[in-house]
Amino acid sequence: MPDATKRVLLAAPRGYCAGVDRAVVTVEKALGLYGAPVYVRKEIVHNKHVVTTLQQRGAVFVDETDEVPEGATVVFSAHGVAPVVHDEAKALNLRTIDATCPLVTKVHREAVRFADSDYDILLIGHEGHEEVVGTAGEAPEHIQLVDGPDDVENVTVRDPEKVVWLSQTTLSVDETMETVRRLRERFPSLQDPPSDDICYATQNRQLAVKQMAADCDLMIVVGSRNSSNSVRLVEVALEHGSRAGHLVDYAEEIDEAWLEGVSTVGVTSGASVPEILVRGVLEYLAARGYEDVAPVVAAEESLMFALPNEIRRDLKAAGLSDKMRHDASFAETGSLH
Ligand code: 0CN
Ligand code: SF4
Repeated sequence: MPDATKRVLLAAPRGYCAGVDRAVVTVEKALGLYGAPVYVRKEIVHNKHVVTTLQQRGAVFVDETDEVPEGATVVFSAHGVAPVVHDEAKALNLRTIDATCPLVTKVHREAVRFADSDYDILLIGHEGHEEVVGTAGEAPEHIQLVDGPDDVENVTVRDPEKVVWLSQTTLSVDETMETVRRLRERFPSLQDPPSDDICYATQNRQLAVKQMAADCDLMIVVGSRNSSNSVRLVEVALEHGSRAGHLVDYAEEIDEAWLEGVSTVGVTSGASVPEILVRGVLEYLAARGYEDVAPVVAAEESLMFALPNEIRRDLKAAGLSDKMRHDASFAETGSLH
């Protein structure tokens, strides 16, 4: 019997963004084209289930390029790499396939351009996150990391008239704006990036959570601990009025106690999360009386990126389609579409 006092608000958009879809399909196609093992430097995207599934199919995840045997194929993750990593791969004679999201590459280009004009670049992002390591590597002598509003006081620049801020793509929009506000207090001539560095997917997922948070007694965000954009969704939910919020990789991680006295549960997922994991959460909730599911739609998304050139070329040569389609195990690593 459905319980009239219990309901789920399901965020849209949620889950896979265009860059994650492209990166995951890249590894799938590389396995199909070249056979296992295909080496991947770092997690292709920050999701436990995606990484485990690809591992089972023959992907070998390594931390550094020098762990890849000479002459083998290596895929660079969606988060991007510093130029020095490309150099290392070349020295080891590796076949590289770059699955860096085009929206991360865009930030790399901005960094190069401002460094060429001798700006001090203030890169807002999380210390140690792969994306900022890669971006900062484009011009280490011009870039300094600003890890949130409280880090602003530590910034020193050569010429306050020649300063620009850039950012990681997967930050909290509101927190980043606060960091920029404080930076501008110190450096009134601070320049903005030519276009938003926080990507459309990060922004839209946060927007949907903001729209529903105040109506939620509990927000369940599906995503992994090391996924910046997923972790941010829990924070945004709590900041915007959800009474509680938790991040889970799988439905089995939900604690029954979280549901005590809860009438509305919000559900969403980070940009690196396959839809099958959200379905698992919805089934878990339905089995406990939360059968009524209402979507909360904050934006429509239709962006898709072409696969990396290397893959498109080799698919064509093999007489295969270069359309972005997940293969046999679509259910495990598939997106919404
Ligand atoms: O979870 P992700 O793999 O990465 P972060 O949110 O930690 O940056 O999502 C895809 C994002 C990219 C690039
Ligand atoms: Fe690209 Fe944004 Fe997705 Fe990262 S979250 S892969 S920047 S679209």
